[in-house]
Amino acid sequence: MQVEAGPLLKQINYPSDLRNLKPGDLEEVCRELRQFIVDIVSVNGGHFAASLGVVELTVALHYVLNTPYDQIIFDVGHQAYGHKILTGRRELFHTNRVLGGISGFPKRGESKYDAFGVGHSSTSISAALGMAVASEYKGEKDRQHVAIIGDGALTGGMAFEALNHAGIEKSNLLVILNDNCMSIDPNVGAMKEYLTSITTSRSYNKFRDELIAVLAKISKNGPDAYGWAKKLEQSIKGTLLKNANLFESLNFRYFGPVDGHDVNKLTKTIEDLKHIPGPKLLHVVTVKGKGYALAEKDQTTWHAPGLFDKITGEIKKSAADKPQPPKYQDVFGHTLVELAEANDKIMGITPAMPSGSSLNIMMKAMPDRAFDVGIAEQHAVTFSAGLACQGLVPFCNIYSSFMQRAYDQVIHDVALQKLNVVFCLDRAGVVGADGPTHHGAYDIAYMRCIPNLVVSAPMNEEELRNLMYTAQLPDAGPFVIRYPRGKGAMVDWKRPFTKLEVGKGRKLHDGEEVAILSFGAIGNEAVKAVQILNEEGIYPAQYDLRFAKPIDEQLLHEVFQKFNKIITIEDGCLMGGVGSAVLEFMSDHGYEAKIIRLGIPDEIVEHGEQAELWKICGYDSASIVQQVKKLAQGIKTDSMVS
Ligand SMILES: Cc1ncc(C[n+]2csc(CCOP(=O)(O)OP(=O)(O)O)c2C)c(N)n1
Repeated sequence: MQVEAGPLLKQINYPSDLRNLKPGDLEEVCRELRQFIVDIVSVNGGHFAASLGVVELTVALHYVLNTPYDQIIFDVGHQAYGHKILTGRRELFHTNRVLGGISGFPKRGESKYDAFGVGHSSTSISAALGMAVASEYKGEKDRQHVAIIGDGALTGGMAFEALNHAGIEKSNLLVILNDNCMSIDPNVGAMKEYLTSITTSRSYNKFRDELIAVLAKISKNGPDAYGWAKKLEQSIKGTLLKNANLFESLNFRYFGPVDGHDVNKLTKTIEDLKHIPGPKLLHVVTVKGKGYALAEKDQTTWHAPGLFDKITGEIKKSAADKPQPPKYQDVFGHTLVELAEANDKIMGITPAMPSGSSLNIMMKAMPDRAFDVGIAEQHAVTFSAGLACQGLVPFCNIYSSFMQRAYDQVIHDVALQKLNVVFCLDRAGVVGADGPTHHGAYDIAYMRCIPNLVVSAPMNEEELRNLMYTAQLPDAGPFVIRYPRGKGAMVDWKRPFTKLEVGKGRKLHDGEEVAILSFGAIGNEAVKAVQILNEEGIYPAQYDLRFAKPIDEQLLHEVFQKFNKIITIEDGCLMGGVGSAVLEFMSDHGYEAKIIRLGIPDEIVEHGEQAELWKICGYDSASIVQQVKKLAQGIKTDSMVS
């Protein structure tokens, strides 16, 4: 659908065009930019409320700074739609997150205005500091480096590590804290309370505006005047702020809070801050979803609402004529409550994804037993380890790609000590439109090599329930359950629990000539493939491995004794994955077979619909059909091992 930009926005192809406008035009630019985001996201999908909240900030930054020479680093990057539209991608914005289109996150390869590739939270201050130190080293004294970080992203450990380092560097770094009190769900933690207390300090707020202007002026008069001004400022701030300012204690100059929706005030403030050297933090207060009433009211739903009618605000649901299977995340959420009702040792933990993981179901039902710990995956894992040390059974739910953050904690704090922590890895496999930063591509490979861990994947909702049930039984040890984004395979999923034997797969059906070994829900693509093949008179056998570790050796002996043509299928990287495990088994036991491994190749898989990406990677049902046919006819393919 062709969406027309407003008259001013239409003239802005690059920030240089924006800078040609008069300050008096900026409010109108903001209005048109906001409207353009609403128009396109409503028909295309994607992140929504966060970009609306930083429209004024984005316009002000590109108006005042000399981008791309000056560098803006968006934390997470889900709020950068306005930035994309102002930096050469207005006409491409309708391809946002679509296969072959622009990425939903800033990406260096896409534009020189995207100073740093993002998607995972809390990296912006480190990256901006690195750039600032590099500029200092190269003598580029005039260059600005700005990290825009939300109060949610500020809960991540890396952000604190970076502040700690930046405070002793003299480099020219501006951190803009975009404080909207929200993560995806309401933000959590003591830091949030601290930010609120600064925002509401009236006496300080009265004085802060003059302070920035005076300091900027004095700073222009050289280092002596600057040092003198700094002392004066500290003594005044110390008197007015009840508590010592945290950022000031870390050697940052703290400015704000300022109204993040007053574009003229923002341009003036940023202009002033340009002249103040060293590490600075500007605290900007914004409203997530600003300008779209429904989004302002229900910010979690409107974080990424899917398609919606922009006039009525009705979020479109795909109309199905028959009952649909639930999402795996909801099966997790409901099952956890069911298990926790029967087992009072069970606890739930999520690093900032209560809605995304459906742990919010337990948080509501059992608030004292379910924790949102902030965007803090490492902490979530070690916190779970602590709970497990005291005999509790934590279910720590982390998206597969975010678990990459907490790898050492899984090994050092959980696996080495054989603690009974259950890791539920949601969004395992390719995730779709969020793209490469979010694909859960590596967990099978990176978990399979850790001693003491069980690594499992359900093929449907019933198996997910049974794996969760099995994992909370006494002495189950560290247990990983990976499952994909999206819907399951069964409508009637709420069945009684059964204990599964750890390390046991299952034969789905016998067959001839070729054996398919699948791991997890992607096995349903193989089921579809087998149906097609059966119609053509080809009858491969299919096995659901269910456990990548310990792998079912008895099952594999049976397979290798009966078949010498084998296909493995996984929604994960080929290197080190389940297919690799089967190859290792073959080699270790002296079998010989032709094995085709299907999974994510050793390259970056871009964004697109999940099914499109399965096809590109060669493990959707049609690709499986082809591979079975090739193998059955004995035609050699590139990926064949014999
Ligand atoms: C390491 C990591 N964990 C979780 C997420 C999922 N995530 C994306 S945005 C977001 C909330 C960010 O909140 P904030 O920084 O305050 O930005 P806002 O959306 O409020 O503008 C979360 C938790 C992520 N991107 N990276």
